[in-house]
Amino acid sequence: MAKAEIYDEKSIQVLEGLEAVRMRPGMYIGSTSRKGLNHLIYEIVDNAVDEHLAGCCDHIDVCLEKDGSCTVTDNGRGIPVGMHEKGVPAERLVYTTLHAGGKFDNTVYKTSGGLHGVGSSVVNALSEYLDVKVKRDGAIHHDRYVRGKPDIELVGGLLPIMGRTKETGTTVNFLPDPEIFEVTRFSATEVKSRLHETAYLNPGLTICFTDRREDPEETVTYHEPDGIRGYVKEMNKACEAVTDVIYFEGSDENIKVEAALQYVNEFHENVLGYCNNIFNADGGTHLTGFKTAFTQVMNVYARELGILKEKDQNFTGSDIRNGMTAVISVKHPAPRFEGQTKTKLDNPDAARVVAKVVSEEAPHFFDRNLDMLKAVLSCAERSAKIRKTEERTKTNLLTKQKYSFDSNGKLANCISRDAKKCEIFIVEGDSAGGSAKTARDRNYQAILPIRGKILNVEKASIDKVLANAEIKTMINAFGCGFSEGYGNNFDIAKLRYDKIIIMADADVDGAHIGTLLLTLFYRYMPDLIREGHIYIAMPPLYKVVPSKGQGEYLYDDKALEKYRKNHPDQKFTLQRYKGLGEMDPDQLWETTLNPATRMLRRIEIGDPRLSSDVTGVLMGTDVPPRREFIYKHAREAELDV
Ligand code: 0R9
Repeated sequence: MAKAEIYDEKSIQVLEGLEAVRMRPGMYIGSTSRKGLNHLIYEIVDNAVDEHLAGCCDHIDVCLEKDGSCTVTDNGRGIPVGMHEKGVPAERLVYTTLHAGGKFDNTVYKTSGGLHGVGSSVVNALSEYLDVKVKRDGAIHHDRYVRGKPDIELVGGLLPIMGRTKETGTTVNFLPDPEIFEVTRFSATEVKSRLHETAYLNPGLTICFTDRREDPEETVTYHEPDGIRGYVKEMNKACEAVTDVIYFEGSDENIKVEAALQYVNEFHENVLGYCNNIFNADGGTHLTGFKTAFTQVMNVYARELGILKEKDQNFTGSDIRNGMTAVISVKHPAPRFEGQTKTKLDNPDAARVVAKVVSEEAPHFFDRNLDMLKAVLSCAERSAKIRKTEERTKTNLLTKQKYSFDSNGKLANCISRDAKKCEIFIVEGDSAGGSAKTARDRNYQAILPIRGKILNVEKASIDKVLANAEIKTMINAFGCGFSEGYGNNFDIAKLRYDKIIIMADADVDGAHIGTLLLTLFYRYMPDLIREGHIYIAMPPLYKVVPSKGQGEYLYDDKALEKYRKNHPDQKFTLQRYKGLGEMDPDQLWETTLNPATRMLRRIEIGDPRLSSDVTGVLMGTDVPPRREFIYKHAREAELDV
């Protein structure tokens, strides 16, 4: 039968809706990259989870098939297949209409965070084919679509029956359309991670994942009866726990609230918010409600126990949450999300109800668990102490900065105040510093000698960092302050030098000093790196002076080898520089300071993921990887003329 006969006039309108999804897929699933592709699976799984939330399904299978398709099966009631008032089976309406959630079904809490119940039809529109089998009313009902259009003829207005069964449930098998997606291979790692998260958020559910693309095929079962308590425990598994996992639950105004939290011996907080099983990356009202109420409850306890005296100010929210890992999960009948990305919960009633549950349940718990109460409050006390020290150190530093430009008198500044022309050399060692002071062009070159290895800022608290004489001098000299967790006092517009040049020996110790300086800049003045103001001077290793002709500087052993090859018959004297300290002022000028002849490398860190790895490399105890890092990530050597 010709396809046209499958549609009636009403369904034409419907298909135009799905055509819109195919025209602008990004609007419905975010992107057509791997992320969008995996999202198709989540949309179908979320429908099965809705059936679980309705209390009718406890098992979901997700299978990545050999042919690139995905099959999701649930053991719920089965999608209704009876004739809808619109004249088609309800199932067909679900897969072909961009309907609003709640119109056809009566589940209370919809999981669909962004798609508002249109998930099934969007997946259908973006699939080369989608096949549905519904076990219900003693039969297996079958439907199939090709690029969103029905591909099976109805029998007396109903779905054809392909067999008999006593079971109930829904199976959906779909193949993403390569005309739509840039990539069509699902990422097993990402899918598994999302399924595990779903299992934590739904403790009564078992999710079975199979990857048939692998040989042998991979099967994992996710069942997390401890729910979000287990989730918090899992996140903290590599940390030293300070409390057990603490759990509250309650409900009001038709909103269900669950909170699980645990303190670990770490200096940061990690509080995650979920609404109807959807992660809210930007938090929202549920987290605001939790934070406000928890801070208030803890401050009341701190006063009752005399930890805070009358004259003391309350602990701040971050004092109290320092070291906390928490998951706050709400189930809301009509969630609203803020902004373009829909990743922030917006319902004011969620804040109210979460705050109410926490204000009632937290005292209930802590009244009976004084040890844990004391542990939480001692974390808060410790955090408040550190915060106050940091605030004091910062004020001291900022006030000092006004009076003293060079706190220990080492900086030999330049005459010019035109930052665009000025350079500052951070020079390792007093002797090289002395030579550099003589050799420089004092109009625009400043020299700051530093003694040996500066403090490793990765391993020191901020008060130690800011009390360090060398670091203080550098911050003062650069003139733009520093940025750090609690606030940003850094202003690149105030930078006094266009180029900050690290000048250290070309040996392992020099590389280590360079690394320590880069760590300082990366952690406390990252904009200096981002905006390309940090350089490493590349002093030569050798000078060859032929019996006739001009001398030449060579920067490494390879260059020397090449020189020897290219001048086989030449007699020359070879001078090897052990360190900057061995060069006389003229040599230092020519090799390292003179913009016409020197070699500089600019430091660039482009990939933010690389940047976080950087710290690991820089913090490590091994010198070679650090040295390698500096030279690998410095831009290709360029003659700075
Ligand atoms: C494998 C993925 N599973 C699903 O997509 C799925 C949807 C679905 C469902 C219902 C039951 N199971 C499901 N699995 C359902 C049944 C009933 C009422 N509401 C929902 C019922 O039996 O009364 N539905 C989701 C939407 C719809 N059904 C509806 F719109 F067709 F009603």
